[in-house]
Amino acid sequence: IAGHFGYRKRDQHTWVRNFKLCDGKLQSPISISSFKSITLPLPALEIIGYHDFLPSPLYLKNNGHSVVVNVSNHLRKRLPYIFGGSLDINQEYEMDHLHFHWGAKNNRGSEHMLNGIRYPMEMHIVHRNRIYSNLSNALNHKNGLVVLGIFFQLQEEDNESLHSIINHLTSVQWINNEIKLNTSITLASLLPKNTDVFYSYKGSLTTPPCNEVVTWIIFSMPVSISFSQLNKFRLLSSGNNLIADNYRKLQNIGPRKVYIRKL
Ligand code: 1SD
Ligand code: ZN
Repeated sequence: IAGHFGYRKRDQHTWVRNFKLCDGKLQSPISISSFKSITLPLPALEIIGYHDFLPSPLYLKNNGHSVVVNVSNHLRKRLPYIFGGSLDINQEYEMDHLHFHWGAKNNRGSEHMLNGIRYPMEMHIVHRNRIYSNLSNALNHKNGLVVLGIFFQLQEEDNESLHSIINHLTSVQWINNEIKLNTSITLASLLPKNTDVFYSYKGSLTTPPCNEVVTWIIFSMPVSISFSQLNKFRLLSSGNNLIADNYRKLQNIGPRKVYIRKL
């Protein structure tokens, strides 16, 4: 969607020059604190089709900022979708793609922080409101997108569910490399075991053009990734540099409220 932008501190300051929306009042990511969150008796988040294999073909792409799993553009039925939770009643959001943000070092990488913790990686599953025909239309409406945020936590053993993605990262080492994935993936296998507890707030894309159209749903429970798996993300290249620390600096919450659903 956006042209060139960089993640180094001095680059992030220049985003707003080319992308005015990045200076808005509802920007993401933010630091989330369970203390300051408002508990709501929200219904569960319904995840439909999350246990089915994503329809093939799937594409894995290095876009220079991240690595993205895209679903095919035609045959856009039978894609997983979500509703319920903190989402407006009767609004359904269909999966569009997923991507990752990670650090060069283990003490950073996630975009959101939770109770003072910055995780080494965060995955975003981007969903588009079904009333909008495509992503660019959705970007013009404040109920356009829902992004599920999933934190990763380091552990010794591999997370086997990630193999279908990580085994192919060497094939997309360079910017704009794209391959067709011959493996199948279910979104459910990439979610934490417990999705009952989540945080939700109104924010923006964390990349230019920073549109304030995202209802964020951040799961409290992280999923796991091994050191060697994370290191494979760190070998991806944007051309001159390795891709890492592709997370945006924290944005002001301002008067916004963060809601938490508990059991
Ligand atoms: O960084 C992504 C960007 O690549 C694009 O996927 C956009 C919407 O499609 O979303 C942002 S983010 O806010 O999900 N990080
Ligand atoms: Zn993202």
